[in-house]
Amino acid sequence: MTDTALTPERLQAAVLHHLTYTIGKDAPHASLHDWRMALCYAIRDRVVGPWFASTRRTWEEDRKRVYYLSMEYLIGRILEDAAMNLGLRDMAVEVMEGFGQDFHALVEDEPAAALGNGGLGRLAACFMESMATLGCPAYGYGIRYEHGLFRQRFEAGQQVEAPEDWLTTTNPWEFDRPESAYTIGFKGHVETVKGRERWVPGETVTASAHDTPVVGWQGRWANTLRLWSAKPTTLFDLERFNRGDYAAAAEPEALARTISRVLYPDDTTYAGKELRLKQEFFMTSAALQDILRRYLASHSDLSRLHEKVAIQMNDTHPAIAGPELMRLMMDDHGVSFEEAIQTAQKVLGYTNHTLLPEALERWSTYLFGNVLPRHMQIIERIDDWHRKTYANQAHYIGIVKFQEVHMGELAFMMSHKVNGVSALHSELVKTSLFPELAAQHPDRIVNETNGVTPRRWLNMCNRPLSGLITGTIGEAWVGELDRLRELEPHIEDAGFRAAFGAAKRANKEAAAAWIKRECGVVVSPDALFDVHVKRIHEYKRQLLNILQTVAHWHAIRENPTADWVPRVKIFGGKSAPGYWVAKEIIHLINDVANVVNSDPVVGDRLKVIYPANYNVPMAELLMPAADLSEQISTAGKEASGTGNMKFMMNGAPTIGTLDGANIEILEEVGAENFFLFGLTAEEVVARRQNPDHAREAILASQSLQDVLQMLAEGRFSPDQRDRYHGVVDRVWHHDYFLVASDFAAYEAAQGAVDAAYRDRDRWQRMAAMNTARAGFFSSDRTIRGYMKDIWSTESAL
Ligand code: 26Q
Repeated sequence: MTDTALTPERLQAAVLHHLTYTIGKDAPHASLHDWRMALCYAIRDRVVGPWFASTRRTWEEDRKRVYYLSMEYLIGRILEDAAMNLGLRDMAVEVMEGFGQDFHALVEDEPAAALGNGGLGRLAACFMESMATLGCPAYGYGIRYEHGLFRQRFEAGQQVEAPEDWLTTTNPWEFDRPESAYTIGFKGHVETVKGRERWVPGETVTASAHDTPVVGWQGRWANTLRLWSAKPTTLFDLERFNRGDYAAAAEPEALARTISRVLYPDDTTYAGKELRLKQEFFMTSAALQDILRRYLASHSDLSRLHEKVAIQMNDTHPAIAGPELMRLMMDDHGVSFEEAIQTAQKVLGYTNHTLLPEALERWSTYLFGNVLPRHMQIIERIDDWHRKTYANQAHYIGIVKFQEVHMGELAFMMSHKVNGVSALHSELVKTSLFPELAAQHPDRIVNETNGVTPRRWLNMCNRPLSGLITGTIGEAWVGELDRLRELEPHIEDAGFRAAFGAAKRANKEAAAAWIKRECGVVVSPDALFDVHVKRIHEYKRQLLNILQTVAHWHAIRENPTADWVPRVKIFGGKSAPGYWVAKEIIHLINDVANVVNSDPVVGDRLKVIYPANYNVPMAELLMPAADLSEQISTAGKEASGTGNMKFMMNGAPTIGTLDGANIEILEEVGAENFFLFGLTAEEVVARRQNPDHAREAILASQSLQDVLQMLAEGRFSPDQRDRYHGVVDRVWHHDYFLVASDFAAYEAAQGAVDAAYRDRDRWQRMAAMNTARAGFFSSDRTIRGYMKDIWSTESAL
């Protein structure tokens, strides 16, 4: 039974039981996969107790529930995380050893759920874990994509995408809930019956639920991640089948399932595809129907919905929630427009994650009105209402502009709170994204600086360091990350610093061994590991890094006998499949790596490593091994960043610009423990006013001129000398992200890094200070902020 204390004997029996009766295998013939599944089921059993208890408490106490709506959850592997939160990891290691199974190998056998692109999806996963840890009654809603984010390979240095298939083997963490199913409509027309509007969809699919329990630290609370998969509403066409028309008979089924087939792999440019709109409505409508069903099971008065329900929209992707909630209230429950809009606003919150204009969702009214005709009507009415309520505007503020539906404006108008994800970003949301709306609603925009869960991103992924921390200050820091400050007095202790250095060293050795296996390149753990991992995007400026890398290589060749600090430049990241400029940068990094890594003059003093398929498990390996965190976006462009926080926690100082949460990292850790460089957000805007900004910057830096010259001559592409003419031309003439203007400052900052690293004692202090001051960046702090400022809800613990 789950409520008796677990002993190694009981866990052993549970694993054996599942191996036999769930997997149907005899121990002598069981594969690694069989053992892994048996262990997952045994661990999952232990989650069920807290899960039921939490659900029961929430019902009994009629608590307010938080509903997080997100098109992405970048969860990663679950086994070790769940085992650790339940306090069972060490026991599992021991028990599996008894079966002759290596725990680490079992962990690695699990496919990492990659139902997200990057930051936004990973944030949703961290939030789910923190809400469980804090005892905040919550559900996450999303899509159970059959194929998550594509796998990346390199062929001749270029990105090639392959489908991801995390569901080819059974997912042991989910419970299918076929009884929780809703009909989702598309297209069709609107009828008026007895003065009430009624949508008659032309197509329908069924959304069917799959629940994954999410258990918090120490198993005190567990919430549900409910992912929807699409199924045909009607069974396949038997008549056609009997006629022998097998393909046609299966067609409706295939079409319906298309909706939850694959995650859109683009995280920056909005494409305006019908399937994407259908996915968004599919997830949102299923969630709202489920939320109202649960509410109406114990309440009847929809006007008090906000007392028991808070719905958070993760960017505008679920922004159709506003009109859909109103439609359900008005058309199905007879609520008036005025009451419906007021209730919806009190319930909904909107988090903005980007200012990039190309990423803001806008749908053509033609497409939108075709797929969601009733919602189009409601949106037009919201627009009218808003215009009347906030009259006398200098110019038109609305949702529908130039035949397009603007989802940002819609989400803003339908929410009681709108938040940015770092202090700078929230300020820019106010002043540059929604200036008019912000003036009309001065209290609506708030800031909730992002955070990451320290359970996964320090305690789990960095055993050497977390062991040292726990040995030094006890284990309470895992649940109260601010307590990392208690490390500070120990930093004065040379013994502690040596132990801190030894932990980093162990992680670097592990990473070096992995790099050897993965890339066939030998790197020295004595070198400075300089890590730049994130999606590839022009604004994130991987180009700036690789250009400086070329400059550094060139400098070593010019003066090979000088006392260089050995460096390993590590890159990781995927490009959206259609983002050609990003793909060119990937190609360039791989081409530079080829030349540098085979240069006998340079040897161990510089290596360039770019392992393919950066994902959550790779981050868990590389972040603990990093000496230096690259956070070098053009100021004003990175909403927050969260990788920056993970590096900091794991004792890697940042080289970075004043952008996103870098600014808050700098404030926490102090300028002496951060390598700051580059133009500020304001200077960036001013700099672009000068049409000669790039040319002037290039002419002022001999080093940058040399680098661009080498690229132009084909030094890194001897098989195709003109390959990087486009890159060089863009730096000279179309340098929107100011690579040239920040180059000299970046190069100087890298020089300062070398100088600091030479002084090992100084570096050790900096690294340890980064960990000690990382407390603010726990997603527990972020979630407490949302609970207080946006959701008006309290912990059940
Ligand atoms: C939109 C329409 C159609 C298809 C795809 C999309 C789409 C999908 C994903 C648009 C954007 C995204 C993801 C954005 C994202 O990850 N933003 C990042 O969010 C992090 C968490 O707040 C921040 O730390 C990062 O700064 C921000 O870039």
